[in-house]
Amino acid sequence: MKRTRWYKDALIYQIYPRSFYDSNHDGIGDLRGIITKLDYIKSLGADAIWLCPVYDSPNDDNGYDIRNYRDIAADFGNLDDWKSLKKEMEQREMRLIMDFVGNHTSDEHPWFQEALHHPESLYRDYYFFRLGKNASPPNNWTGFFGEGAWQKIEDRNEYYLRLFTRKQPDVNWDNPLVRQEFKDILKFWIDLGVDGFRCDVITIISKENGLPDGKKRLGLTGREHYINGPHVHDYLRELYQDVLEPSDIMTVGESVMMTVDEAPQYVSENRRELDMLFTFEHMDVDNFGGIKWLMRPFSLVRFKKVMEKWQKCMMEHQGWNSLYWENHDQPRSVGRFHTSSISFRIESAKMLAVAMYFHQGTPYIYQGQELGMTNAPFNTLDQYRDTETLSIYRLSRRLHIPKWYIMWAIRRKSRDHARTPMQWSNDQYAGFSTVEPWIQVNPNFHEINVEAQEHDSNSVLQFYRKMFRLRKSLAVVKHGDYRLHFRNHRKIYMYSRNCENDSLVIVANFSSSILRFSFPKELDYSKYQLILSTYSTPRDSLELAPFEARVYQKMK
Ligand code: ISL
Ligand code: CA
Repeated sequence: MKRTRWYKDALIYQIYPRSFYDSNHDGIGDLRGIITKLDYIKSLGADAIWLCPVYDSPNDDNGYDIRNYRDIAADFGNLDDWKSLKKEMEQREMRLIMDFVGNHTSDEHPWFQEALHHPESLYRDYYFFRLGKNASPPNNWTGFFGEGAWQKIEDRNEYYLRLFTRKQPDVNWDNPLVRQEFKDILKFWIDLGVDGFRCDVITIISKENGLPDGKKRLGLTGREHYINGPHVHDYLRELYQDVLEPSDIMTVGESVMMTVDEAPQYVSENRRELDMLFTFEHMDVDNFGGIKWLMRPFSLVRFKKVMEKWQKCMMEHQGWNSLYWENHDQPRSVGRFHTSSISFRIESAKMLAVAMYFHQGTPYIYQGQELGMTNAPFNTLDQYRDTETLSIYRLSRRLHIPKWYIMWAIRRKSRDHARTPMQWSNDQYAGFSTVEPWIQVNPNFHEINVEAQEHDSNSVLQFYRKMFRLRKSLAVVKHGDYRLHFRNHRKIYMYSRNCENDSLVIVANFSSSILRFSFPKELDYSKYQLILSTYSTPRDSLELAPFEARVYQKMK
């Protein structure tokens, strides 16, 4: 089948099902809940939904630990509910992207249970079981959530590899049986009509032969032995040829610590591996070394450099970018990518949208981002649910890091900030549920909620709709080149997008000051007209209001 590459014209809405909408009053979002909100999602202009994992799972990592890849978690409903969702989406011409978690399974998956209890079974080689070295783990690798990467099996001098929690054993992709299992699982969902997969930590699936010790580091010791590991490209090509290409399935691979040097090998169209990547470099401009807990202030200049690099990289190598500010692992963007107080919440939420989504690539929005939802003001550890947050807390305490410091860091970086319930209305529990939700609602739901924003023409929500309508009408956003202007300006981000018969200038004020700006010499200001501003009454002057962003188009 010829690839349609429909994703290049799509706006994708990401749902974290546990926190989206609870239809049966148990405090947990579910598939039926999503169905009732499809018209809302469609009203944003979304063409597709990426659903975080909804498979059967003991929920050690909220579904990223899968027990049965072919069934739906009881919390969320059942396979019939999923089919109804799929049908309702088809009626609205929306596509469905499922999460594919292939680096690890749950320890409760039958493969792992077999492997653990019957060492002679063929499932043994589905995972990485190794003997301890003297009284220590098989090597010095550390995992993503701060702990060691090996789990000791009780009463044996034996360990299994797990780069995430102890309930997420890593799977051995070198075993052809494992690859066949995953191809069958993908086919199962493709036959049910799935249009794409977001591939969880897909760039770490191939581990270096012999699992050698790694260079000691502050985070992820051992990573040089599995990030972009030795056979990752072979395995991806195998999936592409055998499963993805024949069904025109779109893929976006989550790629931790990805660089522009490595990325084209995954997503250049002629490589026939993946279609897009979720990269982290622009998310890491407020930390050191890609380690989110090593915080430093956001720098716009650093951010611009990263965006320019990735725009150029994909244009040169026939790849395609993913454009995102938020997802279920990141804190909320409002208040993160500028230093102002939350008093400019509405202005800065709109500004961030314009600054990001006129780049080339596929825009992703994460539930609640379109409302300008903010981080949760949790004060005590028991308000947090996320396994990473709890694990980092334990680890820091062991290292005698003061409590106040850990709590300060968690208040900025916990993944739970993105996981509080979607704020639908001013009703109790934000209209998410009629009973107490699995995680506390952000108390600002009285002010920030869908219902209120539907009735406010100046709301972030209405702006998102308007902006994406405009974006879709402008072919230059898809085809145009990218030029960064005034790269060293610390408060203004200006770039232009140009093709033969169209030209846009995007300008965004990342500060709370009123700022004068100018067009670069090569673009004649008098030939441009203002087509979008984040302020309802913009003055068409060379002066930007606090956190204002604008789009100009060359007159024809
Ligand atoms: O979230 C992170 C740090 O806060 C990342 O290191 C994250 O663990 C990494 O991006 C991988 O994320 C994905 O796989 C994890 C899961 O917990 C995340 O939710 C998922 O997005 C394990 O499956
Ligand atoms: Ca429910």
